[in-house]
Amino acid sequence: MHREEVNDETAVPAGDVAAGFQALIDSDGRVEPRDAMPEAYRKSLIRQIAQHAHSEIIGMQPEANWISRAPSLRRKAILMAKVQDEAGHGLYLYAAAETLGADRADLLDMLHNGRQKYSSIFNYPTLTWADMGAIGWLVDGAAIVNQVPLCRCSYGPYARAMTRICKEESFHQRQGFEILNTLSHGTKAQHAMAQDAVNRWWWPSLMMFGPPDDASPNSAQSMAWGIKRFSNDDLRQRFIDMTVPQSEALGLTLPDPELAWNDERGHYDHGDIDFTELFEVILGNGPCNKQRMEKRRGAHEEGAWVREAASAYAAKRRTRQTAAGSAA
Ligand code: BYC
Repeated sequence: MHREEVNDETAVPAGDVAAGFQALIDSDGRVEPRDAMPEAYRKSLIRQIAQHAHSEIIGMQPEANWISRAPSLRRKAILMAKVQDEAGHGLYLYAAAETLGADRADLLDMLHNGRQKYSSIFNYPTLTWADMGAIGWLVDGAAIVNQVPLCRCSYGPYARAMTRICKEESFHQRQGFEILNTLSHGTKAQHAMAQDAVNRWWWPSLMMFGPPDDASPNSAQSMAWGIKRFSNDDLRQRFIDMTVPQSEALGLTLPDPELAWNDERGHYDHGDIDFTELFEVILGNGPCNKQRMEKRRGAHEEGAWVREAASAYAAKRRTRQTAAGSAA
């Protein structure tokens, strides 16, 4: 659906738009595509949903890297299913952005020319099989903590897409935990491999939640609009609190000597997070940014014939349906 179509249906005075929208937000209602909404709300949602969609499809790369090297047929089948799920998540999210009048081809152009971001986490290399476990356990675990509140996001199509995505993420997290649990209780070398993967993925996983609250330009407005329900730091803390006991169950150590339960706060204290690393990765200077973008642009170019064929098929169907309609 294109933006003009939405606006044609909802051409109401600006003051009425603001009042109607605010009443909906105040009553914790859902904003639907045909509802009038402030332009800034629409733009901010497209920004976040597009970045999220891009993250899902770029997120396929580090794991796809291990499909051909999975240690058994069972592991291979599970990993393939997971990587396909990520593609599906990308599709639900691009479709949600389209309900706001965004054009999918434009969004992909903006990803390819660096005008829109994707998650920092996918710019780190996957060096061993244990990284498949660490990604599932930590990265998908962080994704769940961040995304479950988005199921209550004020924009209906995004909230509904998130409900389905979260169900799948929970399977992903369990499969990662199971990989690490097997390695951790395997041979000495397997345990060491699992520990090394956790050492490398822990801090980048904490950075997935975004900059600290006092350096997060979008949070306040986004929370006032009911897009985000919790701040970056609150969700990060929730993830740490959930993950420490899981690491104990796994028999693996999180690489932060300052992690300690604080009775007074009712949370784990933790060491300082190096946010300069996050900002560098976002700027394009992470270990794999260049490689990920090259691969993505290449995949897009190689897929041009599929998009052309699908468009030609859709046009043919429309012509046939119109012809059948006029004959009836
Ligand atoms: N990496 O004001 P802030 C997944 C940007 S998919 C890169 O706090 P906001 C998964 C941010 O966009 C993972 N950029 O922003 C997939 C903003 O820049 P712009 C992705 C980041 O939006 C496959 C600027 O920094 N998840 O989990 O209020 C397999 C200032 O930040 C990052 C989502 O997209 C980052 N880590 O909060 C497995 C979830 N952090 O846009 C797993 C939905 C911040 O102003 N998104 N930036 O140019 C969100 O929840 C929020 O957008 C964020 C950021 C918490 C990510």
